[in-house]
Amino acid sequence: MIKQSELSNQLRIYVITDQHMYWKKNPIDLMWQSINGGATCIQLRHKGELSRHVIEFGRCIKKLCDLKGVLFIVNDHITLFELVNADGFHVGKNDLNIVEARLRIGHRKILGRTLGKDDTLDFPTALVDYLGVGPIYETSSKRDAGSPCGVAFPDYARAQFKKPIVAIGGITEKNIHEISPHTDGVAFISSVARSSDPLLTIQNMRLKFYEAQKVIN
Ligand code: TZP
Ligand code: MG
Repeated sequence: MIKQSELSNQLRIYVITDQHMYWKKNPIDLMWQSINGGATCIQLRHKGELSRHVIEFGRCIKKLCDLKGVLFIVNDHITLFELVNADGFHVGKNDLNIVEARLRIGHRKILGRTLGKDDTLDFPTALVDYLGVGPIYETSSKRDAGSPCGVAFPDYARAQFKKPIVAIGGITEKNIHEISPHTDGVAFISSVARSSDPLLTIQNMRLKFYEAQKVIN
């Protein structure tokens, strides 16, 4: 199993795909730009039926991630996770339960779980490697994301959970400096998917994140 400090480093700049925003662009190019801009983790987030297209996309991201030492996570879809041989699996509170998820993915893979403002750690936390905490700010990328928890909530989550956390929801180049000191990693969909220059956006986000965290890269 991956060490906590190593995992925390791998979760710093966490880019999530969005099936609606991505297919309007060249999704492979968007991933490649993200990776070359300095993403440390990519999550494939796909809702609904699987298609050959999505599986191929997943396998392609896996190859790009392996090439550059980037972590590759699949959200929610256990069959997709297995088909693309991802490094990790991420679940929300209404998805596959933690015990079953851990049983399916095995002890070597990474397991992430979402935690919102009104949620408690009422699941077997020992089986979970990291938490996705949010939404920090308002977001239009996830309809049922719930109300924003603000920048202090991740501190609370980290104090309780004692393992790496990733902040998510409405994080942009303009506000990333506020949340960065409160989290191990930052995740985003639209900041990258809607950017006219995703590589530059990730480079800027990365710089601002490190600056705010006072981490010497
Ligand atoms: N989980 C909580 S908020 C969110 C997810 C998947 C959406 C984040 O998208 P954006 O565009 O970065 O706000
Ligand atoms: Mg879900």
